[in-house]
Amino acid sequence: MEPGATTLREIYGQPEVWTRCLQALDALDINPLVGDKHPLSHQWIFVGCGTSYYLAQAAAASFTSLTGILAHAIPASEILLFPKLVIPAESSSIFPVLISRSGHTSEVLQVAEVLNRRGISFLAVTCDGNELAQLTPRVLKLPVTEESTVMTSSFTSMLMALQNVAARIASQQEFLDALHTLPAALAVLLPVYGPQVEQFSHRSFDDVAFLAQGALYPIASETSLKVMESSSSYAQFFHTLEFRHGPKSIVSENVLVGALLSESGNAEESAVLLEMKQLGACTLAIANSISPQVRASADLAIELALPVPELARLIVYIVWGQLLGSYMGLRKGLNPDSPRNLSRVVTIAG
Ligand code: F1P
Repeated sequence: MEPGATTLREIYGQPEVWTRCLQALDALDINPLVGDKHPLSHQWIFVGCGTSYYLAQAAAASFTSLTGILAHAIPASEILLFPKLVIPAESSSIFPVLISRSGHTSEVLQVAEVLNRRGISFLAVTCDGNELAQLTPRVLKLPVTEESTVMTSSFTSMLMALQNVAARIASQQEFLDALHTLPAALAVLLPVYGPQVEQFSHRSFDDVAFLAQGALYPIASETSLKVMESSSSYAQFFHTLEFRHGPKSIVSENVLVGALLSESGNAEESAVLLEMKQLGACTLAIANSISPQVRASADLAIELALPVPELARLIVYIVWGQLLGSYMGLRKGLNPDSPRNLSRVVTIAG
């Protein structure tokens, strides 16, 4: 098989996977998932490793934005190593959500066991199910079969599912309707911007940084992870305006600065990207609406033009980083289907 064929097929297949997930979510009764834990009177803690940790961050931001409930995200290892920092003494007030594509990652399974020992019930969100699905009666299992080592459609599908749950808790019908428009919208964007991202990836970079703020920050983090995993290149991520406070000293013409521009902070965030262009960076802009100034200066501008609430656009923002990582890996002669040093699941012998 051609190098990267599986990963690219899974990235380009996301419109179909999202449609299938939305059908499953339409038929889902969320009451058994929530059970006796009133969703608006608990503090939600989203837990995962790797891509699933960034998903946890995006889910926490989505829950807080949609419902007003306090929510945060934590890597599974923090609960194992420093439980007192994460789980309050009054543990009945928390609603943990454990996220794992495989349901087989050791650290996540160990957290599930800790929670069960302490009598704290939790929700599991997964694609494969595996042992995680056996450790709790509350399981949200999505119809996504992903072969690749790196997570692509599983990330977007599980994030969409958690946004769906949050919108249902908050009775936000407009948001739920917006999610249903995304598969068709992505199907239009992919043939336009996929080849442009491929062309863009032919350049080589000494350093790579992705910038975003708010709910897009975890999407910038995941964009960096995709570039690292799929192309064995080091990539960093920053809150956009933080990039001026030191990191910009890495900027030169062989440095890629990619900005995921929000609508609410567009003016301030665009100014940072324009400044980095003036300092010589190669720039990539992803935004719902690209201003003429950004369009004139960005080396690649991806305009989403999605007529949906800002928060509903998150899963469309990540697709371009997924593609960029894979195409950069191919350009370097690597096989993004078999990333160096990685396996599909991290299991640590106990
Ligand atoms: C999470 C994860 C992936 C990563 C790597 C190992 O897995 O860390 O994000 O790409 O290949 O596993 P999971 O717990 O979601 O299955």
